Amino acid sequence: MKIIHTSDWHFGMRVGTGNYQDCQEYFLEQLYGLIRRENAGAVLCAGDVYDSGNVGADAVALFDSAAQTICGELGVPFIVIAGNHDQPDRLAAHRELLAGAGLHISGRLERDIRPVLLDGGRVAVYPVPFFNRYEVQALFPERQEDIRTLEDAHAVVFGHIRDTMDPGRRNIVAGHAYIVGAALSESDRAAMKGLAPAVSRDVFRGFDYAALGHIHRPQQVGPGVRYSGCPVKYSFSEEDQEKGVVLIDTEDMSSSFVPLPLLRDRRTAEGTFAELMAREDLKDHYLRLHVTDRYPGLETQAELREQFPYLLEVTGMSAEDSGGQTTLTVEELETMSDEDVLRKFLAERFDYTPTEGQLALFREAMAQAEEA
Ligand SMILES: [Mn+2]
Repeated sequence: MKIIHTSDWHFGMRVGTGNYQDCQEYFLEQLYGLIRRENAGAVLCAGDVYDSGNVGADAVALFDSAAQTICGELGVPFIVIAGNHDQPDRLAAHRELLAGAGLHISGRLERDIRPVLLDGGRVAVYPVPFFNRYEVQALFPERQEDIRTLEDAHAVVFGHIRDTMDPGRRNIVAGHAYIVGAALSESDRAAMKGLAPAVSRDVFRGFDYAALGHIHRPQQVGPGVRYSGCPVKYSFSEEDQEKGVVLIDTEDMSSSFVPLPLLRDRRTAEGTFAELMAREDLKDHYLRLHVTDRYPGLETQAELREQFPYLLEVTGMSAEDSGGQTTLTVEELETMSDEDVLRKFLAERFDYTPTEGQLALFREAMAQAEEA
């Protein structure tokens, strides 16, 4: 049987003033195609379905459509665990009812984790949601003394599964953790901030496969211990990465990364203003541009944005041509007030600071323009 391992969808994540909805829809189409092509028997999402516990209705609708297509139309069991970005109780709402329809959602850690049995009971998947060590201490009070670190907590949780599982089955665990030695990307926010201490891959010994989420770069951290990575490039540090899913074959427990095409890539490009404006190949991608012959003032940014709708960052020559750099992100530009824009324009173009009287006139003119 083939099982598809994916993770870190981060539905609802914002980028600039928009979101990644079109990229995520495109990924789902690729995923459905792969399920059909490989005749996959299950899909496993190892956490961070959503970017936060409080995403917009469009993100919820997107997950709803994924569950409906995978379980409803394709008839394939879909196993989902909560990651650190998910709100566990919201994600797992109606779980008992949904399990009957093939959607197995695990929100909060439980002491005895019931496996999802597949392929007539030959394969068992243990869904282990993201957890901290205090939850494990509460669930295993008799072992409180042994649980001093996150590593200990993982050893207890996965050890308890190992002690109770049937070794005659293919035993797969799904988890959401930062494993020692895994290579990070900028979009691994929790891990970068030091909020996620690492645990060793030894905690997964004895299992046939550990399907992990949390780290956004796809990688194998040990035999049968893998991160599928996130399906969309959520940061510039992922520019050189392939995105996709992992395909597991339960016959021999081999696994391989399957790259999937992206709707939008991430690109960093450099050149003169004229050279950059002529780059048709950059139009559909998230961009970081460096203009070599101009200060990236408001006018330059506006012209570049018109040409490149997914432009995220611009750098260029310093105002004094001193070799330094100035960065103004599109997001910053969008959050500036009209008055800030005027001040910045006057400062950049004419090295001039407007007087209070001039600003009052400007406000009056803007108010009149708005009324008109
Ligand atoms: Mn994540």
